[in-house]
Amino acid sequence: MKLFVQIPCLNEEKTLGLVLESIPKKISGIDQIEILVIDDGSSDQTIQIAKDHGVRHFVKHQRNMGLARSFHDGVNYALKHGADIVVNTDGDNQYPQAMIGELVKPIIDQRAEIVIGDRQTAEISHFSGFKKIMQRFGSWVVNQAAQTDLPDAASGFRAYSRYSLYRINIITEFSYCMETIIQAGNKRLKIVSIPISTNPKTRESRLFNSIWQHMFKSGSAIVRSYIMFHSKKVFGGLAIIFLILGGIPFIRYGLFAIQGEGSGHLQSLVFGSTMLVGSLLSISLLIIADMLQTNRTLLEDQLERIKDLQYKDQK
Ligand SMILES: Nc1nc2c(ncn2[C@@H]2O[C@H](COP(=O)(O)OP(=O)(O)O)[C@@H](O)[C@H]2O)c(=O)[nH]1
Ligand SMILES: [Mg+2]
Repeated sequence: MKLFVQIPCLNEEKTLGLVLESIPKKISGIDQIEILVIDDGSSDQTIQIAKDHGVRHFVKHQRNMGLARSFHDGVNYALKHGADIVVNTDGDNQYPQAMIGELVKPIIDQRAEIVIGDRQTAEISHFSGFKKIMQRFGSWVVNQAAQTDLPDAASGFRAYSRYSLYRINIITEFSYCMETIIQAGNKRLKIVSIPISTNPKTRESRLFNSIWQHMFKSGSAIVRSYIMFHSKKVFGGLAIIFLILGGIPFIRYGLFAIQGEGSGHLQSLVFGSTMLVGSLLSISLLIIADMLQTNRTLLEDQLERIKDLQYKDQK
C-alpha cells in the first residue's frame, strides 16, 4: 500500500515545518509514505522549507489558483505516482498529522472509501458559539444533500481511497470539502468519520474574510451540488407548488365563468395562468435537468475509465 500525504500550501513557511515533522514515518498496513507539497503560488520560503525537510514531490502553481484546484492537481499527481490512499492535511498545522495512521485504517481494512477527521467542533475553545452553530448547520445541510450522517463536513483532514478518487470530480472552485462529500454520498461511496483533536490555532483562516462570506460561498456551493443530484426533487417540487397555486384560482375562475360571472374574476384568471406558466417552466427545467443528468452519468463513467487507463501503469 502506497500512501500519499498531500499538503496544499499558500505561504505556509511558518508552519509547514511543524506539519512535515509530525507526519508519521511508519504506519501499519502502509509500505510506503510519500509527501506531496502543492505550492499554490507561494511567495515565501514554503518550497525551500519543504525541500529542507526532504520532500521530493511537488506540484507548483505559478500563481494562486485556489484550494480546490490545488487539491485536484495534487490528487492527479498522487494517482499518477501510484497512490493507493491519499491523505489531505493543511499547511497551517491545524490538524494532528500524528493521527494519519488512524485516518487511513478504515480504508486499509476495507471498511470505507473516504475517512473524515471530525474536529469535534463543539469542544474547540477558539470557535465562537456562532461559528459552532453555523458549522453544525452547514454539516446538516451537506448531510441532507449527500444522504449521509457526518458530524464535520468542512474538515479538510481526510483520507481517500484510490477508487473514491476515480469516482469524484471536483467542479466548483470553492468548498471542495462539501462537494466531495455530496458527490461521494450520492455515489454511495462509504464515508466514515473518526474523532480527531485539533492543534492550537496558528493563524486565522485565509479562505474567507468573514463568516458571512463563508456562509454565502458554502451556501451557493451546496445549493449547486444539491440541484445537481436532486434536480427532480427541486424542479418537480416547484412544478407542484406552482400547479397548486395556479390551479385553484384557475378553477375558481372557471366555476364563475360557467355561471356567467367570469368577467368579475379576471384577477383569478391572470394569477392562475401566470402560476400555471411557472409550473410548465419548472417541468421543462425538470426534463432538461434529467437529460443533463443522463449525459453527466455517461461522462463520469468515461472519466472513470480514462483515469483507470491513464493511471493503470502506475499500479
Ligand atoms: N486560503 C487559501 N489557502 C490555500 C489556497 N491554496 C492552498 N491553500 C492551503 O489550503 C489550506 C487551508 O487554508 P486555511 O486558510 O487554513 O483555511 P481553513 O481550512 O479555513 O483553516 C492551507 O494549507 C493553505 O495553505 C488559497 O488559494 N487560499
Ligand atoms: Mg486552517
